[in-house]
Amino acid sequence: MSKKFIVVPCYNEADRLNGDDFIALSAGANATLIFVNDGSTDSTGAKLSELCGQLGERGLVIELEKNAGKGEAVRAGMTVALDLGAGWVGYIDADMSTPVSEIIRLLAIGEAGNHRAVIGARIRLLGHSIDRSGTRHYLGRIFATLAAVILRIPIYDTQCGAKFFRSNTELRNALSTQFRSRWAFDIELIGRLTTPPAASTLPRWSGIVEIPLESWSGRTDSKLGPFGMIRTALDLIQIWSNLRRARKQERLSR
Ligand SMILES: Nc1nc2c(ncn2[C@@H]2O[C@H](COP(=O)(O)OP(=O)(O)O)[C@@H](O)[C@H]2O)c(=O)[nH]1
Ligand SMILES: [Mg+2]
Repeated sequence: MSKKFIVVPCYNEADRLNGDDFIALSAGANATLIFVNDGSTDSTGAKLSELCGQLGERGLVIELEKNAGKGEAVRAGMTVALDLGAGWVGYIDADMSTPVSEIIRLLAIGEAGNHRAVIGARIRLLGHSIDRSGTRHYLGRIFATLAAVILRIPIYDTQCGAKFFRSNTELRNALSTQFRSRWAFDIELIGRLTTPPAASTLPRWSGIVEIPLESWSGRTDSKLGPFGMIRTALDLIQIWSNLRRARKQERLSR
């Protein structure tokens, strides 16, 4: 079985971190948790040290001195996982909006299939429990739809915080340079993974699957305020322009 790593970006999460959930996750998914403490100014660091004491070999903390944003924290954690020989690596939110059982299910789907990435999708369906405020849902839908247009792939939910990737050279390359956006980095990462080398004949998104989550809850406080939302929307324009440039270069190399 391949080694699995789950990265948890943490910025001032002392009040939201639930140690029992992470212990259950590590055991249930048979995975090592990499917490990235992103320059927190509360007692997140102490809480993470205590939690990693309980997790033993299954928990480690990366301390970033200065707050770098979720994207860079995730990139730092995933890079360490690849260096440690990950077979699968992904990330989740510290507030466990995606519940433990669903994270375990996503990883199991990844391992069992021939996929290169497994992404959680928050789709409101009867019988599923996707608990998000109306405003966040509709703003999120506009954003995710624009993201799909920019990426030119039929993806439904670019912004769900639970994503897992098979480790390979392509993933390492995709993580080798900084993300531009603190919050829309998921789009940058998917963009990098779906801009294929000139020789590829497969659809750009082949091997990347979205799995509708049966339950998800985003009712706890969010660190993304109105200012962050505007900034993230502006990031989208920059990401679009970068992607167009990358695709043009790719076409020229054919
Ligand atoms: N590393 C890092 N993580 C952050 C930062 N801001 C938020 N996060 C993390 O991103 C995840 C989602 O944050 P949250 O506030 O729940 O935003 P949501 O996307 O609205 O649910 C959590 O794990 C946060 O700790 C940041 O500045 N740096
Ligand atoms: Mg949240």
